[in-house]
Amino acid sequence: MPRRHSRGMKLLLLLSVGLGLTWALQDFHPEQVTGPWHTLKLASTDRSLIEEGGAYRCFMTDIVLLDNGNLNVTYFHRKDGKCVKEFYIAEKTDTPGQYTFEYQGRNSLTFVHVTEDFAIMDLENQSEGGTTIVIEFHGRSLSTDELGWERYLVHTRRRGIAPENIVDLSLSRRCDTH
Ligand SMILES: *[C@@H]1O[C@H](CO)[C@@H](O)[C@H](O)[C@H]1NC(C)=O
Ligand SMILES: CC(=O)N[C@H]1CO[C@H](CO)[C@@H](O)[C@@H]1O
Repeated sequence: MPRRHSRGMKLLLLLSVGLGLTWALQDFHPEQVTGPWHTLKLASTDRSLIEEGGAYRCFMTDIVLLDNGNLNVTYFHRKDGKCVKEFYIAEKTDTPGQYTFEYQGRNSLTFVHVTEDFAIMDLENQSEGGTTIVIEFHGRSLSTDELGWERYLVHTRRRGIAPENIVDLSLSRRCDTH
């Protein structure tokens, strides 16, 4: 399908998807996502964010469920050539599988698909400049799960992200330890 929507049309499409949240998980339990992870792919409406040096080029390594239901998400990020460990607190919302967190502004985080082997996370940042979307693909191991990869492609397409805007981190210099 050719991607020739006008900016307004695109926004409308994104809005209708965002509001409907037809892709949000119906049956989400936070325990499903706790523990160690490896980030395998990143996709974004703005490719520069997930390229080397980009603000969203992060390697998630662990999720801990806190007593209040929020999630403590640990990730590594390259800063001045060094891999630095950081964390953010994803605050739960009334919708299971949906959280918000502060990082370069306010982000909403939705778990789109979770199995024993992989997790697909949808991050959305809204500002006056428009909506920025980052879609993350995390695996319990370093090898990509076929079913997970298919689901991931479907979701990136659904969010209007072209295949060229998907970065394969499993092939790149990793950054998940100091
Ligand atoms: C979140 O985890 C980090 C370790 O990655 C820890 O330093 C921090 O205190 C934790 N924060 C909360 C609120 O549990
Ligand atoms: C990467 C990105 O688009 N970040 C924006 C997120 O939203 C805040 C406002 O809430 C902007 O200041 C950021 O630039």
